[in-house]
Amino acid sequence: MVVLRQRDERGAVVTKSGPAGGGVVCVIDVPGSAGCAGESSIRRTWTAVDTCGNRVSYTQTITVRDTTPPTIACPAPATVQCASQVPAPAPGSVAAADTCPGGVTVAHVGDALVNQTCPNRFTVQRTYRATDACGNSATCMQLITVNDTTPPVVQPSASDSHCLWPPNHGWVCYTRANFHHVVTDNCPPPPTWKFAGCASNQSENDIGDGNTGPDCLVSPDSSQFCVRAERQGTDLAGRTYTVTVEAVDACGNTSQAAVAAIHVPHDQREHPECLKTTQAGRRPNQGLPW
Ligand SMILES: [Ca+2]
Ligand SMILES: [Ca+2]
Ligand SMILES: [Ca+2]
Repeated sequence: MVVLRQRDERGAVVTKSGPAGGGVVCVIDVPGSAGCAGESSIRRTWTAVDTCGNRVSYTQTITVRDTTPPTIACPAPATVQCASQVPAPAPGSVAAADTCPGGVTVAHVGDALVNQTCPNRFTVQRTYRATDACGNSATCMQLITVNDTTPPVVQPSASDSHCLWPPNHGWVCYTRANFHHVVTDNCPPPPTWKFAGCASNQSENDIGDGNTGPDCLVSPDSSQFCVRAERQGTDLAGRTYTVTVEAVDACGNTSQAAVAAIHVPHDQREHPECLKTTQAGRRPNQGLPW
């Protein structure tokens, strides 16, 4: 009979019997040093003894080494409107695991901004790294898209109501200082705005309006506009110019809105407030300022 004795990793001797006719085989395992949680070595000594007591030994070295990187899965892609809304790195949101004991650590490697076309339109390439107890590592990348698609909002001011008198066909001009509407956007930086139009609700040339035209002109740089102090002669409601502005955010999203009305009454007596209103900009009969 052949008897196999083997010592396990805890030092306990395990004995097994084999078929007759051989010697005795003894196997002893001696744990070696461990470099990390997933790494170890075993010195395994095999000893055979025949029926006459002759013995021979062989030592085998078994190395256990973790060379397999951990698995890693980044958070799902995300989309936000503003650069200020990009979430902070969150290593805890990364899923990582390893086949060997010792745990896995996850770290934020860095963010790369690519394909930026304006302050709130670009892609963040966010990289995380998972490292196991033996230094094997793997990385993943989360894409965060920043894309401002929301146009600014224009809030008219109730105080921006203007009146013109006398209706002598002269130009009266207005600048930004004459209007107090508020323009906001969902993302910083603050949006800008310019004058887009000052359309009249009456025909340029009609009965009793002096046969002048055009009656509304926006300056080439859109920073001011001028309207004629005139109205149609038979329309008792008078003329109304509707002032329109265009707001634009840092990524080119635009919105237009009517912010105020400029009224030219048919009869001054029906609109005494016109006498009290300080007319903006130039007085009638002066030329265009540009
Ligand atoms: Ca590993
Ligand atoms: Ca916007
Ligand atoms: Ca006219």
